[in-house]
Amino acid sequence: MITVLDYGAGNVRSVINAIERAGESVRIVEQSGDISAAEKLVFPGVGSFGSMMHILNEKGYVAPLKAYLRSNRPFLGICLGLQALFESSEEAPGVSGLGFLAGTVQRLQAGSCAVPHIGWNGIRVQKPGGLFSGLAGDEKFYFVHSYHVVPHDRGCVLTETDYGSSFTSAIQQGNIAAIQFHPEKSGAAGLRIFENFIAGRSSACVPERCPRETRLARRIIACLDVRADDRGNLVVTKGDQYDVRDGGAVRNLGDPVEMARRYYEEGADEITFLNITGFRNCPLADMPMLDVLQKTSRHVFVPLTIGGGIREYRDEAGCLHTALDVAAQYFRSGADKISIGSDAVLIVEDILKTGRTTGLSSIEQIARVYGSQAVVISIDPRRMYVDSPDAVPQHVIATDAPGPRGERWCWYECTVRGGREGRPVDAVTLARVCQELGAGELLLNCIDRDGTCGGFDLELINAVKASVSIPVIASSGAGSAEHFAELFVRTGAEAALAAGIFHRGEVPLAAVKKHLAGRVEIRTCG
Ligand code: 1PR
Repeated sequence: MITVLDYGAGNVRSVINAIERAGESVRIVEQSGDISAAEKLVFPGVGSFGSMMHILNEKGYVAPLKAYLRSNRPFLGICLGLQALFESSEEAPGVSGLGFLAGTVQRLQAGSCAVPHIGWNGIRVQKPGGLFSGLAGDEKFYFVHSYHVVPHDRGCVLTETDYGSSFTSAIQQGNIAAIQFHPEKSGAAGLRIFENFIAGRSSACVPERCPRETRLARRIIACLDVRADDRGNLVVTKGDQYDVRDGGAVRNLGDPVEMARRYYEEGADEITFLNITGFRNCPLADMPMLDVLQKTSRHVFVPLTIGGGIREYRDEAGCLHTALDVAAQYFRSGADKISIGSDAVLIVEDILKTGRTTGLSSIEQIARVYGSQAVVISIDPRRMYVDSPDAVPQHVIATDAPGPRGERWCWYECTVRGGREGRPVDAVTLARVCQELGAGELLLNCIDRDGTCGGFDLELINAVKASVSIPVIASSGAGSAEHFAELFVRTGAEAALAAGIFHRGEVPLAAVKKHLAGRVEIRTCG
């Protein structure tokens, strides 16, 4: 029996699923006595250091946790569950951590690399560990964080990882182990870490193929646009420039849960679900979508993003639900990140008009509670040609693909409601303002390219990338494996997302990875 410390801040479901998959049953901590009674404790930390410590203090968990750690019973901390072991964090000045290890938590100094550090990176093993049993050493694990631990005594450092500079990515002291990456989101390699923890492997080892330097992989993401078909069943669909109907009927490309599982097995680094008609309904009435997430997270151990309808709304009884309420439901059902589309455009429009933010926007609220890395902004821009760089107040770029009247300039108009309505905000400005509000990542679609198989809009991607420091997922237009290589060579995009070519089986996901291997850093699955 493994005891899991869930303090209510995020996606603990995946951790539970991973432990159960590894053959062990789970008890969730409901009161402080459960910590004292635990024989093996897993502490998955989510959110921000300050809010985590606040909740742990409020629930009276701090003293039993400290006692548990002192007793040297088996402990596995994950992400913030690692950071909590230290004395303090730059993320929450003045807030004390558990202080089990001397040292602090500091913001990543990643040079020109984007922060948060999101994606699959390797580990350099510093001392033998039981957690490594059965690992080759060159596996990649899923990281998502902006802060890292700095132990005073380096004797506890189990692994290091390179990202701009190097940082401690795991510690071990006696039976207390903690890791910065997410094993529950790291595919087979991550499941192996849980198996080793559960089995209490005592034979510490150093895997054979540890890299000298670790590298962040460019991610390949499979996207599932989901909506109800004309009979009311939730299906995966796919549009051409956002039109998902063929002869009047919604295209049905398959079952969302089955397709997500297939892409996981084929090596997808992440799966994104976009509830493309989420803007129409009360999102919390959208129980089938929650069901899809719950079922998917039982078998899919890579990050899951969910988008569509994340905004404040009033239900039929007149009751107000914040965007945070909606997001919380998704996180509890297995989502690791939520993606905000239409609401982000309206928020930015308002800020540009009034010159200030209320601090209560969906982006700010969700980032405050769940951390920036959990908030993706999905942008649905459309190219608008103009005759000169100062023809409109929006951010205009020069283009090598002239418009219908030979225009050599264009801007990218943001849209809402699934591309149905254009708004006067450009994609570059939207990206910049959303980053300032606390978004951690951008999903950059392009309506002109969507479903065309003509390649990504590299001009759009470079323009947005140049204006932000958070990771950018390039989307729309992938038609061949070479389009992915071109994207990664000619832009700084951290990830590529595609839908149609994968759904129609034209270019399998594994073929994309095979084509990229040796040209760009990618994650290969054993
Ligand atoms: O506005 O917060 O409710 O979110 C709605 C979400 O649904 C947004 O993320 C928006 O992008 C998405 N969406 C809305 N309508 C559509 C549609 O297609 N009719 N899909 C839609 C967006 C774009 C990508 C697509 C890539 C890759 N589709 O999801 O998967 O373009 O496609 P490709 O590789 O086949 O070219 P809100």
